[in-house]
Amino acid sequence: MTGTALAAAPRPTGTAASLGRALRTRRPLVCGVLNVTPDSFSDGGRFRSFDRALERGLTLAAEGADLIDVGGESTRPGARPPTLAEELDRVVPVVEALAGRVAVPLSVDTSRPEVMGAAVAAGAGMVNDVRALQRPGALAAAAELGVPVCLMHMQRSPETMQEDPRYRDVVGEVRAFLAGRLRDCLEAGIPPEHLLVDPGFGFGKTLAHNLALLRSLDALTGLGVPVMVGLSRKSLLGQLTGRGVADRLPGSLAAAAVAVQRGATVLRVHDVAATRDVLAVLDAVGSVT
Ligand code: 7PJ
Repeated sequence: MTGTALAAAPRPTGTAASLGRALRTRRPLVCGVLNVTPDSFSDGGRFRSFDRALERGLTLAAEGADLIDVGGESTRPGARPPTLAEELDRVVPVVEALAGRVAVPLSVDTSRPEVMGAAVAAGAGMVNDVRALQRPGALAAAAELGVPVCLMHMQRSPETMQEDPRYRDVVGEVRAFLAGRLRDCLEAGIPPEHLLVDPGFGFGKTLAHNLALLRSLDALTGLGVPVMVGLSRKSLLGQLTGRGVADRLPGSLAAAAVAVQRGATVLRVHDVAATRDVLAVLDAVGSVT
């Protein structure tokens, strides 16, 4: 579809306001991962092209995603960061095309204020930042855009984060970092109902750190805002099961179930339909907190 045809397409209902309402229902939400990167570790660049990304986004919506997170920067350990132009080229056309076709709210997974602005202008209703708005200009941009924001914890940067990560008290340090970022966001004028936090599983953490955070997720729910978690297909599951990325669905579903029972509100996953089945079962037996 051309840019002109897209501009004429009706705007869907997937706005920041509808996302805000969904977050307040307390029902866990499923956020589908849409990587538009040539080197993302689990999709292996399969959805690099615009057409493939669009098709994948439509599939995530059809599987029942409550939110679709579109990202153009691979944060795989050691990955080369894209230039600003590369990131914009990957993300913005996909957001624009999906916003014209699905009613599911879209989130943009970026740390760059320019990409946040362009993606929201193209129809994204949320910002998901693995650097928790610490890049210059990111906090002001997010506040100005007026959309919900997910603040994630990462120790160091993707290039170096898995080189011997160390904490004295991983749960306490992650909690204190997120509490500090929440304070800064509130001071910048972002309303509390627009804020989410995420412990950042796999981002500068050993297996022991990741497990401690999952066990103690309630320390983060105590911050008073929804908690998002991304455990889907991650290497911690490979460490626990001995499975490669393509065979980590059972581990991912078990991790999702544990996270929901410990208070997670948004599950960022690759396998939306399977995760929804897990939630249906947990909900039926009253195990959704
Ligand atoms: C996460 C993310 C996560 C949030 C990625 C992958 C790696 N954003 N972006 N939380 N992970 N909020 O998809 O496995 O865990 S990229």
